[in-house]
Amino acid sequence: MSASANTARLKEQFDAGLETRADFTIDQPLERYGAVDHAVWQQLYARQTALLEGRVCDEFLAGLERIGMPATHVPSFDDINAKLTPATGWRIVAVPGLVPDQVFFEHLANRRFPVTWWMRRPDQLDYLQEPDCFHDLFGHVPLLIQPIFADYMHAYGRAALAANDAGALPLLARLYWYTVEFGLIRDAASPNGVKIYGAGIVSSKGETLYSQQSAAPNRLGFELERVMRTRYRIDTFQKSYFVIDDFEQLFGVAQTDFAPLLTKLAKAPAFAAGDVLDSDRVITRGSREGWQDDGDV
Ligand code: HBI
Ligand code: FE
Repeated sequence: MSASANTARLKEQFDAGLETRADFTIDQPLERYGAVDHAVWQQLYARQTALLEGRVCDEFLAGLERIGMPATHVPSFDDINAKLTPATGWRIVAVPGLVPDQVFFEHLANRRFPVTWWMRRPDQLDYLQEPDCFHDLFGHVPLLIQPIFADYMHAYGRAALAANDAGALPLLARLYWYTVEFGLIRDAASPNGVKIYGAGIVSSKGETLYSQQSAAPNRLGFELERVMRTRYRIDTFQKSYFVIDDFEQLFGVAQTDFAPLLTKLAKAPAFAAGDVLDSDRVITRGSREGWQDDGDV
């Protein structure tokens, strides 16, 4: 979201009388959800749970089940925390929307996941650029009840805080993007040898189908330095997805001493989102159909 749109959103929250604390958290304003919000949740929840069957990794479905998210209405964050916190020590906190990087990482480093309180409108079921409550809750929270992923996110938050201080944020932002948001995981029995786990995919009908089944994108074996050097797309489906073998691989990433790596990569040129390198472990090479030439972030 642009700075001005963010400012407009914050002003809207202010005018709505929601008091935002210094860490950008608010109390979830349950009384502000209307019938339309609950209907949008219900529709998205039904659509995605049906679509994810056989496409999403088992750990996600097991997490969704354990948390017991309601199908018919926007969940109470307190109810989610009653399941989540005893399991992994994570808790969700309500926020007005995108929060500054430093604030976001401080939350992660303390096992708090910021969740946007408001729901998208009915005309935004298929796409909206900024995270809403459905993306943040349905997309991110099921894996936070899985200990290995929970530890990865915590380690990520600490590493990103340090990287932000060192002016190396883009390297860590790419890691978040290609794992937490758009990660795929190996599964030999599935189309193109992959299932999905990233929150940006599991909360999107279009990208659920595209990331696993389309011939257009590259699917490349996950390699930490490769990922940290790769630009990405924020306004189209990804040109490349990186595929982890299993969640233990992310746990290994979480053990990395990032400081020397950031120094080493500081002067390394970045790769375009669609590049395929000789050194890549190629699972599928994309047909590049429908790709836009410019616009990598
Ligand atoms: N704020 N609420 C919220 N959610 C995010 O995913 C988020 C954010 N602020 C910053 C941020 N993400 C990025 O810096 C990371 O994606 C790297
Ligand atoms: Fe997200």
